[in-house]
Amino acid sequence: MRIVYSPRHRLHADNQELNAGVITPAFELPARVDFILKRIEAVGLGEVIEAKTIDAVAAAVKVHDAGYLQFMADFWTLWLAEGRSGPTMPYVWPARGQRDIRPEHVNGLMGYYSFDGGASFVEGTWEAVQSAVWSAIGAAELIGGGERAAYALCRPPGHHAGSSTMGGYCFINNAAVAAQWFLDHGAKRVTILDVDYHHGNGTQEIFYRRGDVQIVDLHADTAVAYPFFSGRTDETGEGQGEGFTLNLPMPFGTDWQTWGAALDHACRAIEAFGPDVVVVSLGLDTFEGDPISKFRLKREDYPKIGARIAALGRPTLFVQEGGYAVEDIGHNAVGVLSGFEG
Ligand code: Q9C
Ligand code: ZN
Repeated sequence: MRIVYSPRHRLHADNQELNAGVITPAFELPARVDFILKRIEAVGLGEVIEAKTIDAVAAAVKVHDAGYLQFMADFWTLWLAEGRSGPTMPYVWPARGQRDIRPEHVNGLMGYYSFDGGASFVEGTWEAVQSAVWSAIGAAELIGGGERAAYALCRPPGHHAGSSTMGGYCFINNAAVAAQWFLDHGAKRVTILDVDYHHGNGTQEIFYRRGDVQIVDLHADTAVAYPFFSGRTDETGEGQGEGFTLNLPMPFGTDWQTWGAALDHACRAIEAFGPDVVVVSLGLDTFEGDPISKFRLKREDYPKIGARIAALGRPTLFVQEGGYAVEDIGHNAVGVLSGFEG
């Protein structure tokens, strides 16, 4: 399959994150893409195409709040105007009992438009964020043009980004933008299958009240795992979306036996929905060696994921999400994609 990628992802680098109460260098690194590209070349997976420049805001505003996108576009200018130039992250959020009001100051805006301290800005962040949308749409266009599958090798990732909130290393929800693109180009129903270790809270929020996008999400049980405030089995959608969200949480220590059975369950729900396109939020942080996660999938399990998804027999867009075992991510990502191709 062909791979769409933009070297501009590299502009989002040298940032920090607030993780479990500690500020650390970011886990979500440019080297992740380098290792995946290296493995793509080693196995000859397919042609790597550089994403062409498109209007990322025009594509993203179909699933994101316009004020939120404007905030991200303006952020670095606002930050410089404060006399600041280092990497930053939000630190104060409206919580229960506080008002839903949009502050004017950049420090307040950061909290207003985020849900955690995991989405931190550097000068090039907004450029990189837009380039991830270029990759997602570029890969979607290949499928729109008749290809069976394509891979958007993008970062920063997207599935934690909600309609007006960044967090969890995510700013624009690349998979959601792509799903909407398919609907706007003839698809009647799209499934987003999220196999990242973490619950895709942003994707769920964006489509929660819609019946045209099915959300199926395998993840670590959010009673004990990030992002904590969504991802339970009783979240099934609302209104027109009732019955179109399926959460499959699993305990720490989950290995292929449990995870593979959950994937099979997920795929049967997808078959029942009958989507025109499947968008896979492809996280590799289910790997046993992942530094921030607690599942135990092994390198040899990843091709089995791809093979099961291929058996759905649908046009399939893979969109890169998490995965932080940097030296293994190439084998695991390309394992899924090779398994899909059979
Ligand atoms: N101790 C993605 O995989 N911190 N984002 C987790 C675990 C945030 C992950 C803390 C993890 C965000 C796209
Ligand atoms: Zn993740």
